[in-house]
Amino acid sequence: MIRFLCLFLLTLTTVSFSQNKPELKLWYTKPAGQTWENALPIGNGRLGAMVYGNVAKETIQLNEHTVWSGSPNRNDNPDALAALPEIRQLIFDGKQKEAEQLANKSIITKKSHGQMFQPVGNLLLTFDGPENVTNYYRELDIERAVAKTSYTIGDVTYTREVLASFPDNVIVMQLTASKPGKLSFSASFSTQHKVFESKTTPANELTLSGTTSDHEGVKGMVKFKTIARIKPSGGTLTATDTSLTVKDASSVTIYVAIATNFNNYKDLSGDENVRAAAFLNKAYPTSFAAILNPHVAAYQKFFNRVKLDLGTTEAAKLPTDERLSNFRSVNDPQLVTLYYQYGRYLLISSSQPGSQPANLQGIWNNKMRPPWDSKYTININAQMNYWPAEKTNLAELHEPFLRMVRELSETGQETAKVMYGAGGWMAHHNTDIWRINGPVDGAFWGMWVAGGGWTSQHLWEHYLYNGDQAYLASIYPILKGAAQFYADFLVEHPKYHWLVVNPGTSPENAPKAHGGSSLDAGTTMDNQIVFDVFSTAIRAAELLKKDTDFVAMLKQKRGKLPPMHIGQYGQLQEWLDDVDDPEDKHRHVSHLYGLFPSNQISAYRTPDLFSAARTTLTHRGDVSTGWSMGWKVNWWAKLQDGNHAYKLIQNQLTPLGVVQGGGGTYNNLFDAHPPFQIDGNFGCTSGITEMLMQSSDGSLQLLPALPDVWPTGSISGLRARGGFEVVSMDWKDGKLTKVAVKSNLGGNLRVRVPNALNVNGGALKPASGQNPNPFYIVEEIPAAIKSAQANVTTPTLKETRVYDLPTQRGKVYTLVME
Ligand code: FUC
Repeated sequence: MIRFLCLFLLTLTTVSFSQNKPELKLWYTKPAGQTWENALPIGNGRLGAMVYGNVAKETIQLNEHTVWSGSPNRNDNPDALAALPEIRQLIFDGKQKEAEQLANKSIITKKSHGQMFQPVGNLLLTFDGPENVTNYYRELDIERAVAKTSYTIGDVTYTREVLASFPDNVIVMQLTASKPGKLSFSASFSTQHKVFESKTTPANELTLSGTTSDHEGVKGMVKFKTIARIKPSGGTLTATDTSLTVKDASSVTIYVAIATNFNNYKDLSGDENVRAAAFLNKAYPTSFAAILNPHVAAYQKFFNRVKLDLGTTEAAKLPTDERLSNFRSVNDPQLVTLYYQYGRYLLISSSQPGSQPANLQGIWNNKMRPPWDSKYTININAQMNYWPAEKTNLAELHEPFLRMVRELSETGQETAKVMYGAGGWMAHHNTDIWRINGPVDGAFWGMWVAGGGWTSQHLWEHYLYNGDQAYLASIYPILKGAAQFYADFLVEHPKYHWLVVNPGTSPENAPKAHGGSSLDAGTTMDNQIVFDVFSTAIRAAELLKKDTDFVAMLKQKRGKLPPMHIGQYGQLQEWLDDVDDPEDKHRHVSHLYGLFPSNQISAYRTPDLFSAARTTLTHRGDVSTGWSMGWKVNWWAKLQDGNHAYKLIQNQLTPLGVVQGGGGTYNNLFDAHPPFQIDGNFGCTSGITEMLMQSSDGSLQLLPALPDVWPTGSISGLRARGGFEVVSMDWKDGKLTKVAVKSNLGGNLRVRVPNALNVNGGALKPASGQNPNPFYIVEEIPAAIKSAQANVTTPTLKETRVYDLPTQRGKVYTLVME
């Protein structure tokens, strides 16, 4: 009862933002102990580390982005081609289970099911004690990308700061004691790798070298080298065979470099020893302070681009883990801001130009055999990682993912040819650092041919934001290849005569009517993805004035794709036949791909499908795994229901185990599938953005899904398609009061807003007709086919105003409330 009263009081007291600037920090009054998900992540795209903040025995768990099991390999199954006609016929005959059995035998890979992202090891620091520790505190400052631990023993205060330097490519830790000569500890490495060597060198370096695991018949050939060097101020430094000991120092800086022999997915001829030594030798002469400042500057170049303020309450004064526990019952909008910016922090820290893309765990993994190998699941998870990239102004950090797609388009040509006799390129539902494209895990999951199609759309999205014609020309062959694959792979459905993907799935879900098999022809998601792949290839070719015959062929085939169907319950059908179960709570709601991230279902253009999508999402319910709830925030935002989107945020920002059957959030604000999977973090950051701004449906829509709990706030720095930047946006009592939009490419700015606005004291022109801005063209989709039983209600939408404002490149336009 007392607890309830306290929480109640917290909700009532609103602190003004300016008086009490809430810090963007995760902070705690307890060390992580032995729980990895309590430790705090730092990273620079290449290196990742988890900082435990334990007093007597500190652990810095180390990752490097290219430490993966295995070595260059392919996993196509050439038996597929011969089995394909029979599998297709079985599916057309309604014998999905038999088709699945045959696909398991003849299509699923007989080789690697994907390799594992593996940890390097741990840097262990062992201190005397523990004695009576007071004033314990640890934090992750996401405005500076620095983790800090401090505590007092007797009259000495100890402080540790750790960062993964962006410019210097090393992990650096500074330890200080408030009194001279009070710092003593020993340092060593530990690792779980079987093939490793840990030793000190005559130059007092602590080294750890190793080779990654063999896995599923693929020899482990990534070699890694880790070097730590210690620079004490005062005291002594001595070495044993495997450890370094500092005695009676006043402060100490530890430098850690890690490198591998990995050059790219087909080349392991680098020299890990030379690389690690080069990083270390360059950084070592530099003081901690001299490393810190350029690190913070390099980080803030990205981080500071977006500022969000949803208000602050007294609730923000508690440690992060307590705020997480309280979130469902108190109003703590600043925790949403923190979580939002944490998503951006995690992307900046796990994905940098030239690095590997953020995997299922970003770049943070302590297990030799991590869940789902900590690789890339490309039937949703890897894509979700990159949803915040463009709109939260981190477009450069999309690069690792876009490069992975380019590499998949290289490896995937052979897969398309060998397995399906098709041109172009393709990928199934998983890939790894070796850019495998073959189908893995069993046909139920792996018999999905849209991994290439979907990921290729990220290349096009990048273009819609930057408008760069040279870039468009560079990605065109990849978009064309993705389309070519489907042009060859589609077959005519004997009953409906549409062109369909067969075999395909609606990822990882199966209707009861199909005997428990997921395999089918013409699933809604497959149709939607092929529609997008064809449409973007057509648009790109037309913009580049190329390939007119190819375009004509794609248009003709696109016209024969199945339209979307509205089924007997008024739901968007997941499969071509009306076999959905309204009680189905499956975490994948793949057919809503058409609502988000795609744009085929719209409040204004396709009200029936919009309503059907809403019914589908209502059937599926809210509670699910972390990433699924992250996706649902985006969907409810697109459905323009801010309060429902907020409900999902509440479910997500809940400690594990509180919501039965659902994911949630760990103390370090990592998303829980469970287990930890980073996609939910990124999905939610994307979703919060979509609640405040959308730019997919023919206009730049502001405050499309503002929940009642955020009546007043501001955000600055979001990016929208067509090169627009929302330099600032303020709202009060649910009304947009002022917005400044920078036009980087010129062209018509069509804004859709909740209330009337003026520009420079003058009236804005109401919008009319199609938006002439080419980046806002929306493809017309065929009318939905509706079940006779379907009761589809027209959605009631909040009133909006739509204006057109011609803009000039480089100018900022300020619109204010009328
Ligand atoms: C897909 C999902 C699972 C999990 C895995 C990594 O298979 O269905 O929930 O996220 O990817």
